[in-house]
Amino acid sequence: MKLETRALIFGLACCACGTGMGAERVPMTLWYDEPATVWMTSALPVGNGGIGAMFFGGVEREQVQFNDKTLWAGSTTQRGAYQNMGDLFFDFGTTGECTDYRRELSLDNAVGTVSYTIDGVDYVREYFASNPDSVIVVRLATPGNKGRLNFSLRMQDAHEGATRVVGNTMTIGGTLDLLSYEARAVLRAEGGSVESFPDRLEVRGADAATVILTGATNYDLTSPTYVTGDARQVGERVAARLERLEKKSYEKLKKTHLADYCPLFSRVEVDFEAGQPGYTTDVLVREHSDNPYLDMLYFQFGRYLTLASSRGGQLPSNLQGLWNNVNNPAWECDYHSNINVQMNYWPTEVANLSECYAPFITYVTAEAMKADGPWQQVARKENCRGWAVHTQNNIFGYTDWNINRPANAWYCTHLWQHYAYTLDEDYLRGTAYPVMKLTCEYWFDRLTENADGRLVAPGEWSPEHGPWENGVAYAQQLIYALFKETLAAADVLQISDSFVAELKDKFAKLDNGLHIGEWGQIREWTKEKDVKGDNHRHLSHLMALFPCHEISYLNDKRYAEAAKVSLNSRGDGATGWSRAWKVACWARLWDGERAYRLLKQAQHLTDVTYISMDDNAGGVYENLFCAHPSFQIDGNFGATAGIAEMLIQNTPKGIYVLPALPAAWADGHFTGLRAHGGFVVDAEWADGRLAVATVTSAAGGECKVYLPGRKPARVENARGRKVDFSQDADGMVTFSTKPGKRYRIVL
Ligand code: FUC
Repeated sequence: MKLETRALIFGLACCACGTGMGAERVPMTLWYDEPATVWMTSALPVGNGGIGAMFFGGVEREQVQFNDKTLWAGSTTQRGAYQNMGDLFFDFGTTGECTDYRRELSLDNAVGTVSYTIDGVDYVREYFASNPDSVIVVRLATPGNKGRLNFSLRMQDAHEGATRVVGNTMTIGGTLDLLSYEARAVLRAEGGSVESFPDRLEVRGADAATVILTGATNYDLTSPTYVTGDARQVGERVAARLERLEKKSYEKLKKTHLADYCPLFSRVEVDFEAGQPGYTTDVLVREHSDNPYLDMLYFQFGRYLTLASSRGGQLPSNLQGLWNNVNNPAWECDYHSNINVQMNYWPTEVANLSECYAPFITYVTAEAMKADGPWQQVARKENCRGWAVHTQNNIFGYTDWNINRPANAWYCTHLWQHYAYTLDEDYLRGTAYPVMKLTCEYWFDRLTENADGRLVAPGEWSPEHGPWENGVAYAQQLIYALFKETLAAADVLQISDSFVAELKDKFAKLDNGLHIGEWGQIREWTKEKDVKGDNHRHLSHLMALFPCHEISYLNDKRYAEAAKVSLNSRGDGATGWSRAWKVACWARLWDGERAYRLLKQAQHLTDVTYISMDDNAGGVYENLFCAHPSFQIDGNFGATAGIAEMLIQNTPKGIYVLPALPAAWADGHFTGLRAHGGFVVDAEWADGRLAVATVTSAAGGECKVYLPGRKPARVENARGRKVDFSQDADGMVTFSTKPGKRYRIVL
């Protein structure tokens, strides 16, 4: 079947989004010429931020495995694990030769498509997850061949519960340790007949069919028991969702989905002057990984996954976003507090998906502020105010494995980042500041003075590495960021009470965790010797380089040089998230070639699905999920953040556009990346040199853009009028902006 025919039938062309994309934008599509065989490595994900599915695109049999991000086994006293919810199986009974097979996932419109031809009949399916309608939709059709669609549909509970079939609706449901869940699928056929059997629905001679699937649990983060309502109420909620959509046609469901998704996704374009290749995505990764299209696609895949796994609701994306097909996933598919959940949110703001930060913020603030809640009890055990967490966390406040006290400061840096990008003062006052303040109080109670009179955190470690000591770099750098950002927040909010006075005092005495060791490295511990060539995957002593902001060539250069020594000592080997972190670190050190080299290594094609720390086992699967291995989504988000960091940076002094551009991306442009201060930035470059940067100011105020060694020809407003600017000796260009206005810096 021709591509154009498919596009016509399903309105799949980019213009369906109504964004004007297509003409000028390179389509962002993952595509394959075979069905998926392995869930982890080749099935493709759709998600609406809370529920999601993986489709295989099978010809004789299709499997659509689905999840709800809140479906967990475990409780407030038991770790448990994130659970699979169930599967839909479509059996087509087709036996003829299959030709023209294509399976794809469009990131531009978040629609999956499978198409092929058997015995002259074209089969086309579509898959999407709608955020506004809270459903997953599968559409099946035989365009141009009326009455040729035949299949049977089964629904399978991942916990071996029975499936109920009533009319054209199938339901699964049950109760785990704490939670009740239910999922329902409604089948609508156009033409032909639908017959119900106790275990399946049979469609015969239809023109087309739509399956609408949804699921829910009675999880409630804000309830002291973590549950609101019983199994019956969950069922009622699920049923009500589907009843509301009873009269909504497939076309309308899709239109609602596109109208919601496309404006969010199309906010950012990154173009390294590479067109869509004519080969499949697995071939792209395996044989052409130097094609910059892969970098464009991988960048946008992280944005796609953010929208698909982190919109609305009360829970952040987990170790696999929200996709999981087993009940005993690696590391419980949980919330790890020592890099993983944080990395999931590294790209969110810069990649212009600020709304998607909400679930993480909701989760952290709700748990941290629960009076005598489980996180506060961790602090009480240590005679501290505030709250703290261990490394592993389920969704019921249960927290175990090694304590990770500085994670509270790390989470707070995220709360601050959301403000730094949005300048939303109501959010800062009402949501972020109270948690930041409480977290500072935890450290007021915990910090002790060392022999030099500096304040240090006693008994800390570098996550999963080395001894427990006083004043390790990881803890100090994070507490330093917490104190500094809380003081900045107090300043914005014009708070000057006794707490702020104490904070100022303690901040002045706090060890900042930056100490240069005997071989020129950033010291990881205070007593323990740093071993040259220690290649541990965590870069915990480099928090101040990335994601924090203290180490920069625009601050004291000695620490930037020392960070370089430390990074070189750690080496380039790593898997999954660790390589992505290194991409971002080298970008912060303005070394685009090194960052690029690491990115290429991070995109190494693998099919290893078991847990391994072997450098050669990690990389990406052919579906572009990041392989720790096993699949861990943090590496996807980390790579998107790393690529963004190569294109734009918040330096301590201003915005740096193209700070780490590799030769491989010598020509290109981006639009819609965000920077601190409410600025949205577009840039065009050629031969590796910035040509034009456009800044849109959301909140007004002074804009500072770092242009070392370059003198702008002019700065102009949207009407082409000259705007006054100054440039200092370092190259920092400063001009004032008005809210909502655009400014072009022409070089
Ligand atoms: C951290 C890492 C592991 C793994 C786990 C989920 O503890 O050290 O490598 O990513 O999280």
